[in-house]
Amino acid sequence: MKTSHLFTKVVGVASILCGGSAAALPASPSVTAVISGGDLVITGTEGVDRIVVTQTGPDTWRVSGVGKTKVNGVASVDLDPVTGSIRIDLLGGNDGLLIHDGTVPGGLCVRMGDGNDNAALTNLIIGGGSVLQGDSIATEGFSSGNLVLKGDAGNDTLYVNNVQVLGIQPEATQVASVMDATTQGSESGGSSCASLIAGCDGKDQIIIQNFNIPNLEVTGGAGKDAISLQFGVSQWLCVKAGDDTDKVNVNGIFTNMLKVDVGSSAKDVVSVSGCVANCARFKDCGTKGTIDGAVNQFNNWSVDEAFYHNTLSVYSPQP
Ligand SMILES: [Ca+2]
Ligand SMILES: [Ca+2]
Ligand SMILES: [Ca+2]
Repeated sequence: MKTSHLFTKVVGVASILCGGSAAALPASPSVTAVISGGDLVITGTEGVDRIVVTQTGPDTWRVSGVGKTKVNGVASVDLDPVTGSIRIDLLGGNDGLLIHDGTVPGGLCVRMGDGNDNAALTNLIIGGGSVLQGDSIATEGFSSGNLVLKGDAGNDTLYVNNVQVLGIQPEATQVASVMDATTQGSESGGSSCASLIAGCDGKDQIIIQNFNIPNLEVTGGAGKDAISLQFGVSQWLCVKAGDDTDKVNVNGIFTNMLKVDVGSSAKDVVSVSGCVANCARFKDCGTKGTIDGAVNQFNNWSVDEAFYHNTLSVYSPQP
């Protein structure tokens, strides 16, 4: 045993002296960031990871660690060419992520993993390129130019501000079938062409502001969630708060289809103001929910009678 231990030590020292590969030394946990087939792929550790991701050139993105977090063993790396999608999985731990100021050619897929995480996406254009690469993009179930942001388990904060998603627009006939599928669909999403922002399990706060996302599904999952959408344009927008007593605020949204669905618990609170929609549906699967709001304009709309207290104000223009 002693001889073996000594040998290991000698080899280790020799590696250092010869400038040998770092692989011979025990590596401290580090976020990894690589280019894979044009995709930027970032993988965290099971511990706390805090990173900032931003575009620094036409197809160059910088991934920086914050505090003790290292990326590929150093403070910051610039990677290119990013010609496809950006895929991030920060795994367990209470992670922090900021993605800001950039244009992603393909999709953006973010998994925050277990733990109480903070994710912020701001000043981004997603999609527009014709290239979509990577198997995990396909398994996340989205098509060209879409966004997937999942908090996963834990009490997560998801903040999305000034984000535009380009890409495919569904035909009018598809919109109806998508809404139908969403009505009956699972929490994980109803459409292959939808962007998805999901708090998943835990007490989540989801804030989405100043957005243009053609087809967007927002889900709170289990736990007492607070979901706020402000000032956005969508072709269709579906909010599903999930189980437990949730709060949903929807303000200043312009959309063809608007659907808000609160889950099976009691006393969910929904507020809808300043929204314009061709079709709006509000459903309470629980008891004693409250819905209120003012100055909405819906051509065709319904409020589920399970909403115990309804002071939703709607102006329906004559055809
Ligand atoms: Ca982590
Ligand atoms: Ca989480
Ligand atoms: Ca919930």
